[in-house]
Amino acid sequence: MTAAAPTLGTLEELPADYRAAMARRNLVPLWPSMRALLPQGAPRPRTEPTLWRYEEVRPLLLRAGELTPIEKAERRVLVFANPGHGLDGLHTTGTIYAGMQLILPGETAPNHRHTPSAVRLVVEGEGGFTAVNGEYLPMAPGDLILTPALQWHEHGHRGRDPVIWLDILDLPLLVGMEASYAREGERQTVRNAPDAAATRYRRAGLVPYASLAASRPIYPLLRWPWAEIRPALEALATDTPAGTPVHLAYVNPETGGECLPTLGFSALMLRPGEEVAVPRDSASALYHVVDGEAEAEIEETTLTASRADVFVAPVHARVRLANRSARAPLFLFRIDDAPLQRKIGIYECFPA
Ligand code: 1HN
Repeated sequence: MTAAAPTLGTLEELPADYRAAMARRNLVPLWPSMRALLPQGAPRPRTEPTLWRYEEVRPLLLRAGELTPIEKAERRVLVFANPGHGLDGLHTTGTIYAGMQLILPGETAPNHRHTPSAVRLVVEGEGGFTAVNGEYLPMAPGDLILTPALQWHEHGHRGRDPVIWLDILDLPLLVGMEASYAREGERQTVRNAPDAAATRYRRAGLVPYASLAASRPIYPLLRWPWAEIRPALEALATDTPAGTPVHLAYVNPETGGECLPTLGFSALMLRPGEEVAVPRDSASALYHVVDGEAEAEIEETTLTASRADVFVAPVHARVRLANRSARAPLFLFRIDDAPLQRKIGIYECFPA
């Protein structure tokens, strides 16, 4: 089925007057760009396997807390800019934007909504919260919190120490679509009641009876507490052969499908000393160390990562993960763009 691709004509081969005549009419020949647009056999991602070490990010983020008041930042974030895209590109992978956000006691990051979808993975500190459409979502380290497209969201801090979380958005996609914009809103009236993770979707396998008959909410659950994810991974580990990834997907409890249309979230556990090959697929992915000591091999690059560090793998990359500790488990949070790739019919999983 696969044949060699012939070499195509170049721009330089064409007469100057012809090129000028085309340019005057906003026309460009396709064939000189054809191979760059459609590389043969596999994509050529600009995304480089890159590591951001929390030990280096944290002091710079805390300094932003001294240098820039929240009123002058709205969101006090340092962006994980992948060097392959240029630092101004604000791309972490081709589709994923990530950064770390600091909120100090008493501060409010004002209410707004926008077309990109976002999630937070809490890294440090107690007392932070996000409000989404009036629902109060407490933030403890390791918790995943969704703020899907066009949902009102604001952040606050009722505790005493700095709160830091990882923000992940599908922003590069929305920018590429020329569809990225935000609206500012009045401060939310936040309900003083537990969120759906504590009430309507308390446990996997149970949904409010009424949702069987009624139209199901699009984003029924907005918070996944780490206090429940970690024991779920430990339980799955008891039923997973060594060398096979212990891997749980975060899903919409009403549909069993992905939580967001574009990005997918999952949690991995590697037992002490364990090494696994992540099944190679066409998605790009970001990994965050929730706890433990990791070694990652991404194509030709080997990285070592500790608690709260972040690293990324481009589309189609071979990824091997190892737990560097002989005693403690390793927990990783993964974000990928597989949901979007599936929807547009380009998701591929490759044989080992
Ligand atoms: C945003 O709205 C937040 O709501 C964080 O906390 C990071 C990065 C780009 C665009 C919007 C937030 C963001 C963002």
